[in-house]
Amino acid sequence: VAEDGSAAWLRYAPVSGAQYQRLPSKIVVTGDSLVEKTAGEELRRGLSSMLGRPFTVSAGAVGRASGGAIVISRSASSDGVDRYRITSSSGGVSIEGDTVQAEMYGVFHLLEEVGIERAIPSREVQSASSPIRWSDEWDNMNGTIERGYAGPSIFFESGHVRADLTKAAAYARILASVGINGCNVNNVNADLDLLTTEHIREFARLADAFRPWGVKLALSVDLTAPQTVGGLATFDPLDPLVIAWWKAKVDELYAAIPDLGGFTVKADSEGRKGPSQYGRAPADAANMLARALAPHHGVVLYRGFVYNNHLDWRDPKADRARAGVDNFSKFDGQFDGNVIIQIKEGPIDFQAREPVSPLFAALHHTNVAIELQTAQEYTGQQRHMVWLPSMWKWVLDTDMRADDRHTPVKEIVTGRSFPLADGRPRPGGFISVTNVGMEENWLHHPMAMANLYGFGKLAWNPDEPLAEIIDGWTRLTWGNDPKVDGVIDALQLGSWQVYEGYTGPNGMGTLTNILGYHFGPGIESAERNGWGQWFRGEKDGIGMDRTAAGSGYLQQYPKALAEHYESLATCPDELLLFFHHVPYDYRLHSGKTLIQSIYDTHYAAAREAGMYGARWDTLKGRVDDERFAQVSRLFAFQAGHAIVWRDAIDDWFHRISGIADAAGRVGHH
Ligand code: GCW
Repeated sequence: VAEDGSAAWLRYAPVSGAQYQRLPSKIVVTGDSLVEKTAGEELRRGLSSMLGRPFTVSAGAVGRASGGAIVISRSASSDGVDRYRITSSSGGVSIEGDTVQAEMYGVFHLLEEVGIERAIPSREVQSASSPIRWSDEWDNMNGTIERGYAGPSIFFESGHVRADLTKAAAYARILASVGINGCNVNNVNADLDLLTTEHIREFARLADAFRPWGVKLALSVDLTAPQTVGGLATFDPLDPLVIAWWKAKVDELYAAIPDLGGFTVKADSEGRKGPSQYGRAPADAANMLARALAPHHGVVLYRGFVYNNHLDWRDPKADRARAGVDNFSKFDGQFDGNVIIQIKEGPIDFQAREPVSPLFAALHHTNVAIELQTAQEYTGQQRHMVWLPSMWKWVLDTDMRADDRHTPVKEIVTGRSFPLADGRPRPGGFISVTNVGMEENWLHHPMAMANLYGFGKLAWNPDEPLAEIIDGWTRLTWGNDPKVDGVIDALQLGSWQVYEGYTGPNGMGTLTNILGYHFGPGIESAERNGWGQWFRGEKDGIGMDRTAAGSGYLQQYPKALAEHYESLATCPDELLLFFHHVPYDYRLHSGKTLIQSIYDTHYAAAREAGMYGARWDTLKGRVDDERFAQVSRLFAFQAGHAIVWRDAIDDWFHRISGIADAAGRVGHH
């Protein structure tokens, strides 16, 4: 099959297997909604392509038996959860969804089972973990993308929505195929003129492109819009004119886009204005928008990423990691029911390893969602292969011990740890910052879309095993050759730890150059400035003291977790420097000194990255030449860049600690 990068994992390459011969060639769609029709057509297209025989779609009556056909239908009862049932017998197959979107997810699931050569399920029920499963894109209307690494925007060009939205529609299909049901198309650092009437008409075209796939359009808004667009003198969220302006604007939006998902808000953060300007709370701003959106069933994703980027480096109590809990926990319970606090997975900013944000455990009466970053801002910008679901799973599985009970992050963000008063889960979920671009394969590295695929899978079911997720992606993207799948699965599964190994030791934080493009080493760029990504590397030792004696950040965690991290006896090596300031010859649980462990880890990880190329070479001739060459080039780059990282870090540690490498490598290359 010719490589078609734009299809991502939806290539529908031919599969073998007599087991599919009994699949009826007739597809019956009983509903008549756009999404159901799209689902029927997708099934036809996919099965015809994979099985090499024609399938047909027709409309049919509800309640029709599945004999001799594959019937796609809507079930009678629904609690609004995206749930589907696939049943098959010798006569036929039934795909039944509780929502029209779920009918489509059932279709994609069946296509996937065939694509990876698994048996057609005889009876399978699947439901989404939570209602919010969104992709956020940080696209600006001028066509650039903040932290985008694969070309310009697929949505915008020169201040307008693109005339040709073919890519946008193709992207919605990819999102839907892994259960993603919302896409926020514009940068959280929103264009100030975003909400003009002219633009709203343009956004309606984008929503039209998404709609067949059940993907809702969402927008990031800037809270100053009543001034910048509306010409008001204030944007104070409690001002009646401001309230009225937003209500009218939201009504205007819904007149153009009846199924708009809602708004994402970045406020009081990194130069964006916010309610603090008027002495108002995040809840005031969030609820003001939420009340305008509520009649239309829209939601507000209010970002928890609020911090002061002019911190005083000399103050041992100053700590950016504290900001989430400090700024939000006091408002717990004050947010409306259609407000969701969108919390980055760690307390700083998408580093290769951070502990989980304590804010997840601090809000017991507030809806929350987790923000993950598929765009590899600090993790190699899609020039390095890093499979992030390994990290995300570690985050999601972390038990925060809120109220001293089992409260893993995945149960908090799916609304189960702190349910609503009536016992139902709180609405919450998962957001991926993805930042796809115009490049044919969306994210640049042929391995990178595995991150978006993995995001969708974990958002649907955070308990799906990593090995199963990556194997699904590999088979769909590269084919079912066991040799190919074995090599790629193993490379991907090890890749996060390899990247962490040559870039950042022991949870130390930001060693990436943050004064430039967040790419490559810039060891001290995070120190001695207001951004607060410090690690305090000094003569006597290294690491941020976040214990009670230091910034007190640790006390923001529930007691059991705080004690676990605070005690050097139990603090895991991989997070040591995030929480503690220790001497360079400090003895780790691994038995090595910190400094020797850093030297060794960097050599070992760079060596691993250096072997990717040889492992890849064993697949020559088994994958298409185009992608083979692309990956070869990127692996060669990564191998070299891993050495650059290794030496920058090891040399720096050697210099500051004055301690020699027992193996005699550092300082002698
Ligand atoms: O990490 C920082 C990024 C910014 C981004 C910000 C955020 C969109 O470097 O580019 O701004 O996070 O998440 O708001």
